[in-house]
Amino acid sequence: MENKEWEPVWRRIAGTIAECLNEGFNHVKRILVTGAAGQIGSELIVALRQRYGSGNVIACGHRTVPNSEILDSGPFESFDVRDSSAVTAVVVQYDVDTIYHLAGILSATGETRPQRAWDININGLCNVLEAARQHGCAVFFPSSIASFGLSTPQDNTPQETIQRPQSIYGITKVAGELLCDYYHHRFGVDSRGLRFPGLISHETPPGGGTTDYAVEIFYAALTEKKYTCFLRKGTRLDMMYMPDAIRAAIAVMEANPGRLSIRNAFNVTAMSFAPEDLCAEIQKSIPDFIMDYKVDPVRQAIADSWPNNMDDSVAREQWGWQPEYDLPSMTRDMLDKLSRKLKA
Ligand code: AKB
Repeated sequence: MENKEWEPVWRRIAGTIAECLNEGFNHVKRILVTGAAGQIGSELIVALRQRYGSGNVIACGHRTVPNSEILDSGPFESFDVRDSSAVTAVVVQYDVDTIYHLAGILSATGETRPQRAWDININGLCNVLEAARQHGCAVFFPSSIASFGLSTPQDNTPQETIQRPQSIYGITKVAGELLCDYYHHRFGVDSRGLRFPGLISHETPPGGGTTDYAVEIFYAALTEKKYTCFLRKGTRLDMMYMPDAIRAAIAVMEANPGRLSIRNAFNVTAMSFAPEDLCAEIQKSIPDFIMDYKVDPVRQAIADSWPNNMDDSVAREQWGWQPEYDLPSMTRDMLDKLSRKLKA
């Protein structure tokens, strides 16, 4: 046979090898999601069940029970992530190979009971990483803009930079990033993470964060046409619409491991704005909406220590991160979806 005749055969073989490799990277047997009732968990579980099959995604909650959509559409287990034997038992029972560990205390709530925030955020993660080490699971860890502090460059915050946070939540995020790195380099655990900005969603309200104003404002605009913001005018922070956050969490876990140089957490962002920018954007749709300010000193101090905007170019280069929503498109979609939800 001449070289030309072999060409389609080689192409088919090369295609099959590429498909197998791809399949290998994307193959997920069983996924455990802790924090199922939380802001990210409640939407991520729906997306994962659509993608990998309902029976393959085990939702886990503890004090708060997830909504009926999650309870009715697949397995649910109730346990405390601080209970190491409970974590391991569920991993073994369902033959779990990937854990999205979302259970945790957010920044503002963390300041009210710092020891509890440390206990849940750190001991929960340690138990998950240990179960992952023993049973060969990949782990997703949600870090945050809170892992930075006042000494971090505030503009275009680099992937690798000073991380000396002021809040207990931020401290647990830095420690969590280091633990993920440690388990990867020491034990080969396939740990991956994202430094999420403030997340905006019309499904589940956030619980006790510093960026919560960016969700509350939409409810207030649609119901009362007035909102009192707890952060000062000019407080710029990174933000992201939940559909982008869900896509990012799935994409980083499906990324080709050979292309990832970061095992603690990638900077990811979609937009950066201050309260008055969001107010002005909402006023384009609701002209009589007004906002005033009553600054909460605890949350303001936390926000002041966080970046104005992060550089997420490493995530873009290594696994193709690209947000779909900016401030105008997120605001339009939030107002549309939330007004329908509130009417219903
Ligand atoms: C919070 O405000 O605590 C969270 C975060 C940015 O991690 N939304």
